[in-house]
Amino acid sequence: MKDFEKKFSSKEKKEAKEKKKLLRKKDPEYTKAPKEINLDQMLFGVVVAIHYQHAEVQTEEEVKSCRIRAYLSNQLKQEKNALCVGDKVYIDPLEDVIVHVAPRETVLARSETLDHKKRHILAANVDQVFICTSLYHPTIKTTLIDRYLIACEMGHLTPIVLINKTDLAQTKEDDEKLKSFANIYQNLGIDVLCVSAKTQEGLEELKKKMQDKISVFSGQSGVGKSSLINQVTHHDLKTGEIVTRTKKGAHTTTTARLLPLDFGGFCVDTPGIKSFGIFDLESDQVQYYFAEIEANRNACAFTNCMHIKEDRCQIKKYVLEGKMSQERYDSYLKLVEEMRSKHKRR
Ligand SMILES: Nc1nc2c(ncn2[C@@H]2O[C@H](COP(=O)(O)OP(=O)(O)OP(=O)(O)O)[C@@H](O)[C@H]2O)c(=O)[nH]1
Ligand SMILES: [Mg+2]
Ligand SMILES: [Zn+2]
Repeated sequence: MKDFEKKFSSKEKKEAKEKKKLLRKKDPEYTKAPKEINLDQMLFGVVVAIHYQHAEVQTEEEVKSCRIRAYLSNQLKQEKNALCVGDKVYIDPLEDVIVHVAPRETVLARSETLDHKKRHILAANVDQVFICTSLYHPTIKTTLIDRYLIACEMGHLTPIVLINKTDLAQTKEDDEKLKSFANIYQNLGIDVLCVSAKTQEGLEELKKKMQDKISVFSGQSGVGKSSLINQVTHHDLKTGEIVTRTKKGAHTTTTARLLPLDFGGFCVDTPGIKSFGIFDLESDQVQYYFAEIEANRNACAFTNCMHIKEDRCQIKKYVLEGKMSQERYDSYLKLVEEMRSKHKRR
């Protein structure tokens, strides 16, 4: 492996390699390089950004503007996008065309729309996801965080919950709200960072977490993804005011972009998401992705308990006793309901 290629291989690579086998099963098309292509004669690069008809690819020497071979985009019917930021690709140097996409080690994916028909891959081959939220404007939502956690587990990524705009905590109640949100996830063993791009609170810690890693910043529009990246790096990304009427973001970032960090590593700024559906998940599988339920899988009276209406359900008891947070349980119920209704809509 050449030095430049190694830069995009993290410490976690070994672990990811094993898990990759699983991904390969799901993406058999990706592993098949057409026989006539000799990859040794191709140029290695990493996708930095994708536009309507071309992709920007960082090679050892420069950023190239490349087209993508038609057979790559036609192959994957279930995919919204054949290529995404972070993809490791091989380019035919004579034509500047991407001819092969290397198997992905990790993916952050969601379903394109709530009808779950297509998978939209937001980024590939990254190490960790900053699940970006803000205390207010827009208000933090556990349901969304919980969906990201599932997507991280499915895509073999480390999640970190990032709560921005702590400067908006002005009352004691606000402080308590912030603490209780952080607690929900810390109790699950997930790192939580409370930060403010405005006052710089927590940014040193954020920088440390980003160092030498490839991170993706994802979340709703307006939570401050681009503002945070601007604060911790030398980049000058466009940021946008919150829409006064809706208290939501204005969808300022329109294209995901992989950015180098001068303190080591890379990060991906992404456009704000409107909804986050989980691709390829059935209603009775949702519980496997909720650690509090999974850890007590044999505790209920019925082995196929859905923990909703059943008698002698231990999980419902745990919620009443405060052993599982009400917010997480509500989020579980919502997701089960959504996965059930996707079948009705088909
Ligand atoms: N009060 C406060 N405002 C912030 C903070 N961080 C960002 N903002 C403001 O929030 C608004 C949205 O910030 P962006 O960085 O554009 O948000 P984004 O998540 O990149 O949004 P999209 O690109 O639309 O997905 C801007 O007006 C920022 O100035 C913060 O820590 N505190
Ligand atoms: Mg942005
Ligand atoms: Zn139960």
